[in-house]
Amino acid sequence: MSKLFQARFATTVNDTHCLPATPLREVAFAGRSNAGKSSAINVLCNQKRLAFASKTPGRTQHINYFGLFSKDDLLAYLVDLPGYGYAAVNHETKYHWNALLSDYLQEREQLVGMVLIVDARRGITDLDEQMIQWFVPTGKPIHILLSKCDKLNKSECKHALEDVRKQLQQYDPALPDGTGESQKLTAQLFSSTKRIGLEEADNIVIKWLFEAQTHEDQITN
Ligand SMILES: Nc1nc2c(ncn2[C@@H]2O[C@H](COP(=O)(O)OP(=O)(O)O)[C@@H](O)[C@H]2O)c(=O)[nH]1
Ligand SMILES: [Mg+2]
Repeated sequence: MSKLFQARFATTVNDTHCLPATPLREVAFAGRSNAGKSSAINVLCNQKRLAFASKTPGRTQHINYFGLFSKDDLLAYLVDLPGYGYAAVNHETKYHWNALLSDYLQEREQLVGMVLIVDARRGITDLDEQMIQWFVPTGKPIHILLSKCDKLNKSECKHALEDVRKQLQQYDPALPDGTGESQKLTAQLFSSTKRIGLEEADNIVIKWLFEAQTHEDQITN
């Protein structure tokens, strides 16, 4: 049974000053509104309505924390970030989300990695790139879930994944030309409805949250 299966809603915040004061690690899920973020969290946690999935875009406007438990012990958090790119919001709201996301991604120490949900049919958009650009300087890993891959055929899936991996290389100059994948910037195909790629995604999140700390962590802790 995955360590993600015992997840419970913990808290919701709308301001970086209100983020939970906790020593526990957290992994954040980011993505455009409607990319399939809440559905991915639900399926990875093996629950139907943990995160609020909706056909109406722009519904998740806050940062939602979900606690991961082992019996009654709280071990870590999954964090559902507000979806971006929803056109029908006013300028002020967009500005607020931008500040919230950039501050959170760049400054949250407990954050150990970002799962970026990207609709496989759309690929990485400008706003997704903005998230990547905010997060890369932290040195923490990014894993992209190319969501809704059930909507593409085999060859389209292959191309979508290749394109994204190529795009990611620009953020990792140390990467050898065209071969292999970066340690820190990875991507995979994913479908919540068809349950494709669950194990691979689960392994990454578990590794970030629960595996031995890096050398840098040991120094700062
Ligand atoms: N076909 C398909 N639809 C999906 C998948 N994941 C999410 N959806 C649908 O996409 C819409 C938005 O999903 P949601 O998880 O609420 O997106 P969020 O706004 O990023 O949290 C909903 O209608 C979901 O049912 C998937 O893997 N395949
Ligand atoms: Mg959502």
